[in-house]
Amino acid sequence: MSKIKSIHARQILDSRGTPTIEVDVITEQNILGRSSVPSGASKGENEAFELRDNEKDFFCGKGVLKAVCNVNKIISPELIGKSIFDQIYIDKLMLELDGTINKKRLGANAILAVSLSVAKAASNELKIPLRQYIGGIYANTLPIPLINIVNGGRHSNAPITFQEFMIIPVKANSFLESLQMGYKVFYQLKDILQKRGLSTSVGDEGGFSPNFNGIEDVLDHILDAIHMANYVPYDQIGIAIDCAASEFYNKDYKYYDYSKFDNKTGNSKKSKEEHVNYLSYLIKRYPIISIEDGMDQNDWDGWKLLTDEIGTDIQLVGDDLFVTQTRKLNEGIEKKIANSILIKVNQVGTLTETIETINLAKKNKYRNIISHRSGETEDSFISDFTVALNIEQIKTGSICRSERVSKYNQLLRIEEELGKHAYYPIWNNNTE
Ligand code: 2PG
Ligand code: MG
Repeated sequence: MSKIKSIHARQILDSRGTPTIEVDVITEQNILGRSSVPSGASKGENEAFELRDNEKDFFCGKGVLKAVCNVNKIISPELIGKSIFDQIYIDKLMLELDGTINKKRLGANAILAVSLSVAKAASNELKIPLRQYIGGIYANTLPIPLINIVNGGRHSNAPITFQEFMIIPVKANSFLESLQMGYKVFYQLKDILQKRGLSTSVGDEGGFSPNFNGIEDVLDHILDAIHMANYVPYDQIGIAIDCAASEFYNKDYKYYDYSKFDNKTGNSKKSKEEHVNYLSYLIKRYPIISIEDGMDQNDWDGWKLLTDEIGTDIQLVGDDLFVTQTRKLNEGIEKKIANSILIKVNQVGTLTETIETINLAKKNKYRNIISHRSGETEDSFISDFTVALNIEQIKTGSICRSERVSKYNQLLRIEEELGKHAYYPIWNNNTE
């Protein structure tokens, strides 16, 4: 049984150039496990706490040296000598050390970096793939990718109210084929934008962010791209959106403010009923098969309305709503809200708790979708993690930017490694 010999944290930079934390866990056999943590721009209120230095002169307050210090001075001495294979014990020990509900003392970024590195060190020690260490002998499902192609909201300065527009290859024979379908549509869209004199520069997650004329203009462009790539919308390629509605909900006056990110065409303020009706209209007009964070994170009545209206027609995903936490997911299950959950390791802060949430969702027939953050690193942990738990969907950005593509590349490696034993699912429209 190999033990932890040392733990060392450092500050590195994420895809936005913003500091984040990386941790090296080294075992007595001198085996290394290294992980880094991502960071969101549109965060849920109830996410585990991301500790930043708030020292104005150092990376404009965004430094993570306090979190680094917490790993090196507080967490490390407690974990040295503990078995590398005792993941649950190690995660619980860090929770006890922190002692707060949302990991405010040590920082969820500090705790998560250690948690993920411990799992990596353990798999390296056993010389087995990470997916197999976490998932066992039957970890063989490759996920359907939700491929980002347009960035709006807080992820770019394009005048688009909704944050993310994605395409889903619904019927492919392999992960590789699904990626190449996404590639074709992505580059068709680029071509169309170029021909129409629109910008092809990309936002935080690698999707295009031109000066569109509102939400339906985006969707029309995506439809054109799907057609021009010779695919049949809905039958071969579906559309997913992440409204990230908490970002444009006016809490005081309780309306959805479409002008928040779009002062060009989005000049309407919609009541929750009007907003639900609009989403319902969109799914009738376009091949939209998944909507994430359609409503604000605290607008449970709105969520109920939306779920009752379209929850049996399409996938409704809770991100800011559930923040990968069993406490929030349980509330949703009880109130019959949404039918799927977005899983982000840093919303909760340890590997163990992430798995607990996934298991709760599975038990209650909520779909799981593993997700990146808008601020990412080259760490592709989530790719192995998705396959480990046989999760059928992953959202990890567009077909460009290395921090996004690194996740796809790792999935390609895994698919190759599994060979004919790889299982690739097809999209299921039945969300009941
Ligand atoms: C989201 C995520 C990832 P962020 O809202 O789903 O796409 O964005 O990491 O900025 O919260
Ligand atoms: Mg989201």
